Amino acid sequence: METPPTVAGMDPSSILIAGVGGIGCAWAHRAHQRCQDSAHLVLIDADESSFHTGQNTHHLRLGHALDSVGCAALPPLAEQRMRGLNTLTSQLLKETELVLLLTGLGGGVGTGAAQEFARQARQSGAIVLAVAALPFPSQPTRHAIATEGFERLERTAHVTVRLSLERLARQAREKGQLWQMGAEWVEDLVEGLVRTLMQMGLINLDLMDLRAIVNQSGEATMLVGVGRPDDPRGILESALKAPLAEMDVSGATGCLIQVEGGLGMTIGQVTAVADLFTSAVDEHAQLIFGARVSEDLEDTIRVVTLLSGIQSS
Ligand SMILES: Nc1nc2c(ncn2[C@@H]2O[C@H](COP(=O)(O)OP(=O)(O)OP(=O)(O)O)[C@@H](O)[C@H]2O)c(=O)[nH]1
Ligand SMILES: [Mg+2]
Repeated sequence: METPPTVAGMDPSSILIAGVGGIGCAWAHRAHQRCQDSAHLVLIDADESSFHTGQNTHHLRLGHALDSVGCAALPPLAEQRMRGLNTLTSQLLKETELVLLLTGLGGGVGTGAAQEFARQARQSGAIVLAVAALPFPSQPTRHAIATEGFERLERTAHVTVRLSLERLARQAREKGQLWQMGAEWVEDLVEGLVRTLMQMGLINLDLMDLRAIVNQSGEATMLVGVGRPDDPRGILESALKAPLAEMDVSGATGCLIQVEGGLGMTIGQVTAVADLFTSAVDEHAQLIFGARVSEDLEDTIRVVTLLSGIQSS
């Protein structure tokens, strides 16, 4: 298979990775490090220690220089401060077509500011895809705050993926990692989406395709799977093992799927993995399919899917 011609993709300012709150900023920073040339990053927090520096990186500080401690589990305060930054935000969002928002719910900043930032982003015309982590059920107060925050975020963003910290922690433990660091799944997802949209593929996907999928009514989610090219089933299993809260995707009516592999990837391998992923959705689903070769993926296939039109039971 030939390498696709390199085509000047979108401007990096058209994709904005946004981290909101302590966990969100840490994840967004790590994800952005993998694709700094292709997307901008904004870190939003009241706590200065979340502000990593880097290429194409912006900071939005919620609050005044003297109280660096955060919004101390006060979502309404964070929301109000986020609203107060409206002018700065709209400047930042001017060129943005897609926001990938990462946050942890249950504290002050993530719960209060994430949905307000999502609202501002939509108002300026961007597509908003959010990944929100829910706290451990053993923290009932935080869990209740988070659940309410999740519902508001879900009403605001085009797609909101629910990430369970409990599942994330379990998987991190299995790998001998700290759960805060076990966000490789989030990084794969963000990098996969950014690369998908930024570069010309074998079959090109673009923001119009993304709009067609996110505009389906019903719930939506994203999956990412990584594995060996000769093991499509393993790739699907890795996608379904992602630390999402359980969701039955079998009735999805919209499915965008992007298969990405190294120079040696064959059409047969692409077809096998795409067939397996799409066999899980409704037979009348609207399917949008893309594939591309990445020189940096060696002996590995990565699949990013966005599923929509899921009817919650
Ligand atoms: N058990 C445990 N949970 C944590 C820890 N850090 C974060 N969390 C969970 O992750 C959620 C979000 O955390 P952060 O991103 O730090 O919160 P924030 O948005 O910065 O909120 P504030 O700092 O309260 O303004 C919280 O609800 C906690 O449940 C931790 O060290 N241990
Ligand atoms: Mg914090």
